[in-house]
Amino acid sequence: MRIDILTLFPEMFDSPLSASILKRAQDDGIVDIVLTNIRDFAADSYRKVDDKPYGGGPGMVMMPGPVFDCVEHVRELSLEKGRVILLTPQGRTFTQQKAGRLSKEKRLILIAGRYEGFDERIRIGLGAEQISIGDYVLNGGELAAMVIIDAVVRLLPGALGDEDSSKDDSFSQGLLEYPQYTRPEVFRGMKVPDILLSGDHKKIAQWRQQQALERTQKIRPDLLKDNKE
Ligand code: 9D3
Repeated sequence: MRIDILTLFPEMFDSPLSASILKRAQDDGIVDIVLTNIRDFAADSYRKVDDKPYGGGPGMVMMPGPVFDCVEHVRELSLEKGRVILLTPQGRTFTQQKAGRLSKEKRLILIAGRYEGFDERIRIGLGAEQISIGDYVLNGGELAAMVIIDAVVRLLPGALGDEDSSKDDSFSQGLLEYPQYTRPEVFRGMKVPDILLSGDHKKIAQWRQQQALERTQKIRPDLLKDNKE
């Protein structure tokens, strides 16, 4: 997969892309992640990419010209057309199901905005889909883009080591995970449940299933309802 990130702050992506699974996936050729600075496509010598909203109102809006020119530039870097995604608070909320669908694409073009939003003609003219990562206010789309990349890349074949599998992730099966314990057997007076030390694998599996269900009921009852889109 190729992922293009169009942003005014490419440096925000440097450390998350340089560590752990995302680094290894890039080193192993599983994903090619390319950063492009939208400001490099500004038309004037002040490198202006935002302007006041027509009709008045607070803040500034991302101008269509630099974003369009930037997309047209990256499109020429690869033959794959790619799906254009705008990170905006107005988008549909990102889910594990969405991550699964995006992981099947050959190319994603993610556009992270700043200011109050994008000129509407960017979304229309590029045929872009909008995605939000949840109902809270961020300072821009960069961290949202990073979240999507993290969730999508770990689903690409070979991105995780063999010991770890994305198949049994929480949410993929619709329940929260059961409680986990490792050594020592007693930590600050708190003991590992006896059942986990019993060696009875059938009983352990039952206990885990029961714990997962109880936990989900208590903390995320919404996951147990069948009215989830
Ligand atoms: C007063 C209207 N605000 C909308 C809620 C303005 C506004 C605030 C913050 C417009 C853009 C932003 C920056 N946020 C994003 O670019 C963003 C975002 C988010 O804030 N929350 C969840 N997902 C996303 S994806 C992009």
